[in-house]
Amino acid sequence: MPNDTQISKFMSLVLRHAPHEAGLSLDENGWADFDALCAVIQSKFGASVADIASIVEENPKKRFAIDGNRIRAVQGHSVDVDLGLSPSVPPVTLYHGTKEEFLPSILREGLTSQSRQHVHLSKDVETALIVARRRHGKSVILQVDSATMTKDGASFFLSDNGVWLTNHVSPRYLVQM
Ligand code: HQG
Repeated sequence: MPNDTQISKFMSLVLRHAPHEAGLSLDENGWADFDALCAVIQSKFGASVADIASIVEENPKKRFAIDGNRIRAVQGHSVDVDLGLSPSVPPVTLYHGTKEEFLPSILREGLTSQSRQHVHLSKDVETALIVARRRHGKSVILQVDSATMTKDGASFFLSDNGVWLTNHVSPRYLVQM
């Protein structure tokens, strides 16, 4: 049996960062050909189209969307794609889970998107902690004053899987919890 996590990670790699790894291309909105992706996954992992469809359907974070014969990642890209998300009004407070070692730089420059297209923010502390714990080291949760950011003209976007995205969070909107 193919390992679902391995396949899901490969799909994230291909659909967010490196479509050429699978000999694929993404259109300007991030869509790839589903059959072509399945063919690559079949030969690499031995998974059937039904296996792949159920990995997409049962993905705990709903990372992928299928539309007809196309598939895309719903957030997390480093390649330049336009997901067509409209600005949304965020809750008054959002959260960002990170590591203590990044704090000096974050408190100097604010939250920057690093290799991705956006800064990723969580709707609650619990989700932010899960994000922070992906990395080794001491976890830190930052509170983001999204209400004031909105008042000051910042835009926020809600991805299809519930992640809040913005371009930059200046240190003046951050409070360490
Ligand atoms: C940090 C996962 C130094 C930032 C998660 C983070 C999320 C800075 C790291 C999604 C900084 C970037 C994204 C600055 C930010 N100086 N460090 N000025 N500004 N950082 O992976 O938010 O499982 O690009 O705190 O669940 O950790 O892939 O972002 O630690 O939703 O679907 O730089 O990835 O989703 O790391 O995670 P990332 P993230 P998936």
